[in-house]
Amino acid sequence: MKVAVVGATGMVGNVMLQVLAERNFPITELLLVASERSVGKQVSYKDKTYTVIGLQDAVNAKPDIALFSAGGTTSEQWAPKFAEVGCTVVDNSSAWRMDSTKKLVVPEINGNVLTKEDKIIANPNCSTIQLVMALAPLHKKYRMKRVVISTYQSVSGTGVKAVQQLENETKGVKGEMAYHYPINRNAIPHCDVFLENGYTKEEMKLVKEPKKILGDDSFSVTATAVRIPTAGGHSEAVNVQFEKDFDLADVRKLLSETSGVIVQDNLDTNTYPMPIYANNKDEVFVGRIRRDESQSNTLNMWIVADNLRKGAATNTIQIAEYLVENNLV
Ligand code: A2P
Ligand code: 11C
Repeated sequence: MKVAVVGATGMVGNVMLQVLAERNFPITELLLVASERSVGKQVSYKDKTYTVIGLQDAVNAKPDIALFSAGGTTSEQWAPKFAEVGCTVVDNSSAWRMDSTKKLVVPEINGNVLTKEDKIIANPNCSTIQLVMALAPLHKKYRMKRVVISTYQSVSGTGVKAVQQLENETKGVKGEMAYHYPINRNAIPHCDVFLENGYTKEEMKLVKEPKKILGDDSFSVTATAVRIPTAGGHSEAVNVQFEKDFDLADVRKLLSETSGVIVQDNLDTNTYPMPIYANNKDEVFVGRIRRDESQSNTLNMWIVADNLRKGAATNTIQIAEYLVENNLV
């Protein structure tokens, strides 16, 4: 496959290159693409060094697959141009996720919706991916009625500037602010911009995207997204009310048997998911699985994943792998 990584100099792009190398993605030619600022820069992949090229040169090269993580505006403008030359774009931005003509995919859940005709495929938001990975098997068996989510999101979700802000604050160094407030020793209930309904864009992604991925809008979702001073790894406290009653042992069994999910739940050994353990892993970790004693058929759990891997780069590459394995590209 002739593969283009668009946003190769960015945080997610960098992890994409790591994941492509680790998984030995079948690459015959690799195009590393970034903004005009980076054209000519050298970036390494495996044991070779590549020169960063611009978007138009990448389109002219007619890649088979383009993995985009260069922001929504770049995706909006350029993904259609790549698609026009026959390239299949897997896009990690929010540009196409809720477009009814585009698929929103977590391969373990709905990879089977993909066809050869899909030329722009959307990768969900990081906090959505880890959420649906745990919800999908439970929804299938017990039917979700309502989901209440509170997130504890790392600064890497915001980008390099925010990682730098946290680092500066922990060292007591003055620098540029990515947030309106200090993040160290703080919790900021404000991820992405506020919308007219009083929720943030991040919260509304958690409301809308799971319905599209699960192909079902019969359940309701509400969310509060909070930024905390962890460097990487998003955590979520999730309360789910089901139509049917469940057996806790069966919930644990279902989750343990789900590919890509690892149950870490042993109170005797103080075992539960935490960002430091999820770091650099591709799985979604679930623990603190317990019945909500205040309401019937309701479950509480704690979900953690590396937002740059399963939440972004890994899921994007898994979509590309699915396309290759099923001759859809
Ligand atoms: P560059 O490094 O040249 O700015 P991050 O998410 O870490 O901010 O990275 C964003 C990625 O998207 C970077 O690789 C960045 O390239 C790239 N990018 C940003 N704007 C554009 C653009 N207008 N055209 C192409 N690539 C872009
Ligand atoms: C965050 N979820 O942690 C965001 C980052 O829609 O792809 C990814 C934003 C997106 O702030």
